[in-house]
Amino acid sequence: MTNRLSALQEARAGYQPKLPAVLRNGANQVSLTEGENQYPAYDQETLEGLFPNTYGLPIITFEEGSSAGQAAFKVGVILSGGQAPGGHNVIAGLYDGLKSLNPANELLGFKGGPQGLMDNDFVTFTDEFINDYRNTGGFDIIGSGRTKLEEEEQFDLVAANCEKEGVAALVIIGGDDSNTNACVLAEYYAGKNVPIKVVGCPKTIDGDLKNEFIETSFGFDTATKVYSELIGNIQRDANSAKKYYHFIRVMGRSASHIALECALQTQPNMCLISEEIEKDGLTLEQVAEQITDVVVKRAAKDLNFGVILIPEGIIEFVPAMKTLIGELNDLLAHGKTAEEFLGAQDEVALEALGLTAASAASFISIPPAIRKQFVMDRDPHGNVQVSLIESEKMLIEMVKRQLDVKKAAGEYNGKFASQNHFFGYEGRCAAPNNFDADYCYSLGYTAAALLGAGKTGYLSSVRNLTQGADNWIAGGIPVTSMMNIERRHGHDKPVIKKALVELDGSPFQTFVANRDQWAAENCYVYPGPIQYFGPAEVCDQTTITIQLEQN
Ligand code: FBP
Repeated sequence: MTNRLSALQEARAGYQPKLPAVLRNGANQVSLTEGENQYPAYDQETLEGLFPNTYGLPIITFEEGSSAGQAAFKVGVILSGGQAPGGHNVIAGLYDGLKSLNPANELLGFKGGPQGLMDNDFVTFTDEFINDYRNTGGFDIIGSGRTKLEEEEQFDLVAANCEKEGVAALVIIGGDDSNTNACVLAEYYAGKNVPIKVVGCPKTIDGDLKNEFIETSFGFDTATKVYSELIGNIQRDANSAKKYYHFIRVMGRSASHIALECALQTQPNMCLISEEIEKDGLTLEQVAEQITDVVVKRAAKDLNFGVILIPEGIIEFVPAMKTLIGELNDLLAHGKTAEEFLGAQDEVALEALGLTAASAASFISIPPAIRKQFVMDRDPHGNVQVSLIESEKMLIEMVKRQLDVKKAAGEYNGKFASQNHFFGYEGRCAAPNNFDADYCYSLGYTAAALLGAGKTGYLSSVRNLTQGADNWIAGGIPVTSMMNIERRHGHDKPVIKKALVELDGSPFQTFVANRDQWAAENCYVYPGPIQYFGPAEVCDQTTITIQLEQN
């Protein structure tokens, strides 16, 4: 059978995403208000020196108005980094917004992420092309990539390609790193009087590109709802069979926002939060002890089952593991081999290979089956790929060991059978729910309005997100205001500050207020699948994270 559209795809193609009221008559029917100048919270002097043209720009808000017609221009767009639900709608919103400014405007989609800009590999969008992708998940419209656009030669190459094609502006749809690079590019072109504007759109399921004005990154809402549905289903299975502990690792390269949101949605028996583990300076053994405690207490009530969420990034937040990974990266980059570490029989042998005593002990504490994941697969920079470390399996092994000890000491008399899961790719390309379909379309449309106003160095911003699209506020935030200086690969670099889970914030505090009860009892919530059609209270719910943050 040839490719066909599912019934939902057919119906969803006709969905008209909601825009903020102010944009509904077109990106040309707005007036632009410049608010207060925005400055970064850290490293102001250094950043001002690095970004003389794009530092301290004002916040922009669009209001109802009208603008004079303007000459047509061409825009290039890329998708950068990991997939996130709604990327196609950002492009559709950008396309429609540009056409509303001037029907002769053109949008070029550069293929495969930043690399496409350097290879000058693009497609020119038409109505027919765009229509096939409206409200669909995935990034397959033009593909994405993780090539970094950060060297001056690359910037010059991109400028040459843009000049050749007559492209006057670029839209970078990406996370914190891609938008950092977008901002550096904007500054470089402004400084050299290259007439190319650069605007970004905040993407990542990880939810860690956010601040006062960027209330959430797109894709986080849909992805966490997909994972929450799956977690709810597993909870129901656990509560039916009453024989398994399910250890579920959920994506989130660094921050634990996804795990926390899923916990608030589903109320599992436990959810580890990396940021808290780091603050408490716990070892992995202590993290396992926390889980063991819950298993033992539940067993005393004859509850030998449960669900435990683990954030993907956990390993790098356990201080001893972070140190170990750093030392391994270094030693492997300087001649030592994975086989040597795997063959070492004890701590003395590991120290002879160059590990410190503390790291040798940490390495030995890792279950042998998992040790390999710490010394194999490096990324192009020689770093361990943390997402490939199966921390859920590692913790299962450690908890088993601890339970055996307790059983032998007569402190535990339950049964422990486990299942492990990793949820990530299951959610990244889901068809955007109403929130992400609307939000993404609005972000793209707003980006068009920013470019129509000749702005550069801005991130498209749609705010007031819990109040319904009618009341959303569209505008732009200068990217330099989100930056700080961080040490990366031995150099000080300006980067957008990653938003980690705030331990004094309302989402985490709400979790803390409930977690003991969730551990001791079964308070499971079963969110069910995303609904695309139906009552607003079922279809248009925002994440609990954003609801709590805004109240
Ligand atoms: P972005 O930050 O680029 O949006 O990617 C997020 C993410 O999905 C992480 O949650 C995950 O750790 C990573 O991408 C996986 O990367 P890859 O797609 O290369 O396997």
